[in-house]
Amino acid sequence: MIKVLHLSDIHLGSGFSHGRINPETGLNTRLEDFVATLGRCIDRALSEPVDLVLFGGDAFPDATPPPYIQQAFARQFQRLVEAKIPTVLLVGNHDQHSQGAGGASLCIYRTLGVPNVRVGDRLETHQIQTKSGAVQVITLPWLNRSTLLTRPETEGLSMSEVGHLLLDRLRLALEGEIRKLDSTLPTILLAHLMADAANYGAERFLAVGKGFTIPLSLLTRDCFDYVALGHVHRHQILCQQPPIVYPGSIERVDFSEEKEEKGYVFVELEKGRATIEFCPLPVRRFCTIELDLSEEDDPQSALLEAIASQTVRDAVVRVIYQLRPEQSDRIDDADIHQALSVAHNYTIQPELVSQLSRSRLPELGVGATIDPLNALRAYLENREDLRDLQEPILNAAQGLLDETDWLGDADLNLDLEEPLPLIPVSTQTQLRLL
Ligand SMILES: [Mn+2]
Repeated sequence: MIKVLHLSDIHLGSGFSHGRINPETGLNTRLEDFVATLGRCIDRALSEPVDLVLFGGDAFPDATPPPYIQQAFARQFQRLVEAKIPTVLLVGNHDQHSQGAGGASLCIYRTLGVPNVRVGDRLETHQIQTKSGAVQVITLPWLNRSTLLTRPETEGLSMSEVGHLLLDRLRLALEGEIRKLDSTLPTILLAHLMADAANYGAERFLAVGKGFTIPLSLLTRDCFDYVALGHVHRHQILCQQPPIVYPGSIERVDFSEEKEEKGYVFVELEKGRATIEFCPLPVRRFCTIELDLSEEDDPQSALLEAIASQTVRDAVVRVIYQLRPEQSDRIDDADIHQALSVAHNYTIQPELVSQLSRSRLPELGVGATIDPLNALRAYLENREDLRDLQEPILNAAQGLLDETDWLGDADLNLDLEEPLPLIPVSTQTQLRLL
């Protein structure tokens, strides 16, 4: 029985906008969160202890992280080196420099010859001796067009044609690796890819280049006892036999992961059998408070109540509310900031809904015909703040309209010494534009 810890998508150094500077360390608190969570994964690997750690790719947000972030990553994995636990670091799309042409951030570990650390930056099979026996791991890093194809082969082809060609090559190359396998040893495929059955999350927006989707049928092979995936941030099990698993990201990278449980996968493996267990990690909560205040008589209280109904303490909070422009002086920012001050970090996004009045009044829409007085009435009914003035305004408008009629019937040879009644013609125009 070989014990494996499979984690993925660390993205160390991302999400800084959700944190703040820790005055004691000078570091962004989200970096500290990510490092602490990574530390918990390594803690488990050491306390078990596991026979093998698999990292499914995307160590950092990009291939050139600042040195202090690289060091934070290295410091955690060094603990595995110290404990002599074999580790495979797979290269994800975020780890590749210039679509792979510039190497990968993780390759430095191979160059340095760090004992027991292998870097999966190409399709190949690693035979690894663990304290519980040998295991073979096929590494399949993030594919891009330069991985398996040469430039002349792809010249003039569309993206989808390149995709098909790449899949054909991959099928062949993977078959080549499979034929070389030792059929007596437990076998793992460790791959950073978008499987066509996966539910997408933030990785769709984080990806630098457009990637390729790999059909699940390519992965559901009898020769694999476990398929360890990386790339998709939402934990999911795509297949039970063999288990094909995305552990997901270890921390919430952005708000799209607010509702997702974060964790890693613990695997017990032998030839022909693998049992898997998803192990949740206690990561910082994200909390969206979204509400429409445009119909509220007391928007301030409604907003404070909504905040009070959520556990915002220590969470990354975003408050989004809709408000009519004339209500804006009924929101006291200081009170809202006070209510959110226990949050780890928060943003407030007020959205003004002046446009909303128009859509709520289809009778005032383009192409609709309505007489000016009814248009004015519809407008006034939508303006709470003008409620007291509704009657006087309507009466005044009626007066103006009566004068229009009078003007229309009047002799045009007016005595221009007399001031004209207040631009009655444009009254109509203006009302139509409301
Ligand atoms: Mn990825």
